[in-house]
Amino acid sequence: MNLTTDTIASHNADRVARHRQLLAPWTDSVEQTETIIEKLVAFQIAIPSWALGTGGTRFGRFPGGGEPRNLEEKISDVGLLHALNRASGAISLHIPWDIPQDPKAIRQLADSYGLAFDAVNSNTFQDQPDQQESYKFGSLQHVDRAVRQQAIDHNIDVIRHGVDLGSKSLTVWLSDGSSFPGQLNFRKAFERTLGGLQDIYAALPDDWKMFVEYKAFEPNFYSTTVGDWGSSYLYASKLGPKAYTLVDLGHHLPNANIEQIVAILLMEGKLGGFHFNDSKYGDDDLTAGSIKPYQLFLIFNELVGGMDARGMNHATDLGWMIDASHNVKDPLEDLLQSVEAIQLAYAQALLVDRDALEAARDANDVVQAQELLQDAFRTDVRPLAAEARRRAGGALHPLALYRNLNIRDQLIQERGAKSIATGL
Ligand code: PSV
Ligand code: MN
Repeated sequence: MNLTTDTIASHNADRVARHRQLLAPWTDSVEQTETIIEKLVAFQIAIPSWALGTGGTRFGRFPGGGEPRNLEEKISDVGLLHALNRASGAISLHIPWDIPQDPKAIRQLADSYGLAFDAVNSNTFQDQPDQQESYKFGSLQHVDRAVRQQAIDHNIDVIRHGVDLGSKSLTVWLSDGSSFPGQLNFRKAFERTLGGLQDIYAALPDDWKMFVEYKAFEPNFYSTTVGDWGSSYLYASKLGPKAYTLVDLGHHLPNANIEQIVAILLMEGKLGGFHFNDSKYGDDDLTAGSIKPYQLFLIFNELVGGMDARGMNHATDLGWMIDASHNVKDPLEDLLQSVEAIQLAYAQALLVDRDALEAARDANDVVQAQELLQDAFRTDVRPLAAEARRRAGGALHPLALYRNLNIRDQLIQERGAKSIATGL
């Protein structure tokens, strides 16, 4: 489904007077306004191909209808999001859920929506019907060489798909681990996994990155072989300069200080990318910023500070992606909410007076340091995000326009009420 520029223009025309009123105090008196808007325009957040359908839990799934039936329709959905917010300019594919049959045509289609291909993701956590060996007891950690080789070959195949599409990175998330004490020799599992990752790393094109994603638990409940940032960092360090740690916000034990993890990984040049979501209990995969918005801001505060310290480009030097699941919401609405929450946390972090913060820290002025952060966090930066969208050709209020156009109903008519997208 295509959105015309006229539709967006008429939506914006209805809202622009109010928008100008809200923006005026910024343009009149906040020095960084223009810089922040420009940075927001450049900042793109990739949408995973598996988050366009309704998510499920082990207790069930309640699809809302109109889900994309194939890769072409998934690209069309991301194209729609991008037309609305101009901040979702990339799609990340999961193989084998979304194997591009005709890569050239798929590339052209994505291009027609202004979309690039972000990281490609491998899947050795599920058995596929046509596969020889089972991943029941792991993939790269497996005691049987044939299973390990199958997982290595799959990852190399995923790289090939990514090359055809113009991707520049591979994300490896392994569900490998054990569910009971005694099941696994931790040291041997680590070494076998490292060996497999090394074979995959050797197949990476020169200009590619490899992201090693960690996760504390699930589906294994006693140990996970890439279970925390420390082990991911260890694998990435041993692999070499093209390997990095990927932080998925839902993959920590409760109350972990993720902003500190981010600061240290960035300092070491080993932070590669992000999967945004939010959670209350575990890997809940909820809308970014819906439960702990202050944490999201604090993470962005470290990201901005750490990237600036290394002279990195905020928009392009790390991989930014959403990894969420939508059990009770329209996936497209949820993704619009997540993208905006990420933009707001980023804009607030750009507002932090870093010189004053350092001065407060050096003076052990705890109150002032805290005030500086809270002051930025409590600032309503929504007019800046709206202005960035308007300038880039998007809608002032993407969600309102999506609803006014009854887009979900149109998708249901086109695709049916029972269409099911591939994913979890
Ligand atoms: C695992 O929980 C994960 O976060 C990985 O990124 C997977 O690729 C994705 O979710 C699968 O939904
Ligand atoms: Mn993830």
